[in-house]
Amino acid sequence: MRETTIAAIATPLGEGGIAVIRVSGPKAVEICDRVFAGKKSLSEAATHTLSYGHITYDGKVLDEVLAAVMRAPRSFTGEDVVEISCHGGSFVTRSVLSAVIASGAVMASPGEFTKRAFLNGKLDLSQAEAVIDLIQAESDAAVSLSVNQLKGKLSLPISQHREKILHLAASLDVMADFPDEDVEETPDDTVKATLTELLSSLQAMKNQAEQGRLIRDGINTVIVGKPNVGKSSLLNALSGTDRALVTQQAGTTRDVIEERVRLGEVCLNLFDTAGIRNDAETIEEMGIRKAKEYLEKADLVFFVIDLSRPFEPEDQEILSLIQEKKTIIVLNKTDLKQVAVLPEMAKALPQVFLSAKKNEGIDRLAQGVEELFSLGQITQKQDAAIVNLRHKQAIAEAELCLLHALDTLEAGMPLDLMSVDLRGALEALGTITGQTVSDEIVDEIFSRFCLGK
Ligand SMILES: Nc1nc2c(ncn2[C@@H]2O[C@H](COP(=O)(O)OP(=O)(O)OP(=O)(O)O)[C@@H](O)[C@H]2O)c(=O)[nH]1
Ligand SMILES: [Mg+2]
Repeated sequence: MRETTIAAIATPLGEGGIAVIRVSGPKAVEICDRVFAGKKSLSEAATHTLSYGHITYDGKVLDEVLAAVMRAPRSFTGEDVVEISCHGGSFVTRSVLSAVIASGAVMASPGEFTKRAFLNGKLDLSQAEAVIDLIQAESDAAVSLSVNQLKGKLSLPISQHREKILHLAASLDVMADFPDEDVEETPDDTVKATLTELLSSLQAMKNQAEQGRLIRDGINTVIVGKPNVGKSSLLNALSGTDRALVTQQAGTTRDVIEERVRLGEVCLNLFDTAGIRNDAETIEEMGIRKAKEYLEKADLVFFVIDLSRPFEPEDQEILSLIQEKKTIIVLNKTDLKQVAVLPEMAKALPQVFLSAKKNEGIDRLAQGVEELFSLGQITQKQDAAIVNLRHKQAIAEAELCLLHALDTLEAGMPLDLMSVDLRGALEALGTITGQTVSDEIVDEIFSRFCLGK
């Protein structure tokens, strides 16, 4: 149990219906009682009840409030918690907080409530990270994955894996400790099967990490095409703004323009680029070079083709640039007479017909993106959780250790040599849930939280 009692405003500052001041720690109830005046004192209130009263300080009534008392260990932090709901003006809220601080609480640092919850065993590290993801989620898909993670959908398979490894390590240790005794040996085949099974399920979790990243951070989407095909018009149509300059002149966009938009269930980080052509002047050429650089980092490419113009060698060249990329061919300007004829190679890619200028067919693009990334499948999967980069690295580390163990086995070396590798894998997986993680990493994770969380 931590010694100090911390307090912070848990709701966003500004005007609102109500604001909540959260107080947590061994003296939460006692401190709040110093400023709370109601029919009964808060220390007399039963746990998980609301008490009506006033906050008074220095002989003045500051606000009319409801105070919720939640006693340890049945609270978010696992400590005694009082949540004071007051009127939502920022002046009132601050004065109530000041009164609580003046009565003995200390200001909480960002994420300190959740950190206490972690340290008191109320949630593991991956669940605490889910709390941040949930707060920052910008799409339905991101919300449902964070909620899954908060419910322990990542912690569970990780601890199951750790148990299996622990079991294996224990049986190998027994053999090493009592080489001459008549201990039943774990046969090579069983060890090998266990290792292989563990490896393939870690691989599956790593794949999930990639989709988790796309859902949480957004899909980096680069819009490319010849000049004047309507790339900037598409960015504007998708974002509902006039962010990018649109003119009849070819070569309008010279630098990369970025805009984050929500499309269906996901967010796209859209990059509008300079039209790619061969006879460009110097400045434009720099833009084209940039467009190519962005292409390399893209998760998704919208290759825009102007239906009212023929498919040209430049289109062909762009097509060859994006061969390795997930691509949707955007056939723009459906409102004009259709001239372009796509080569077979382009026909194999998903296509969406639309008019950026008339804002027609944009929803079909959303559908195309969801299909291309099988996003429907992950969000519908009840047990999927967001695997973040930190988790992914830990999984990769564990994988490496297990692969090494498998090598040892296959080389016919003594089984107990694998112990070191198994311990390494255990350690790596433990960092995900927080069992074996260093204080620095814990501090770094919680520092990303907002105040009052
Ligand atoms: N008729 C019609 N015109 C369109 C459509 N989309 C874009 N345009 C027009 O095509 C011209 C070029 O549009 P932009 O969006 O600037 O094209 P761009 O690909 O960004 O061009 P650069 O930046 O020069 O490479 C403008 O005159 C637009 O109004 C469409 O769907 N239908
Ligand atoms: Mg443009």
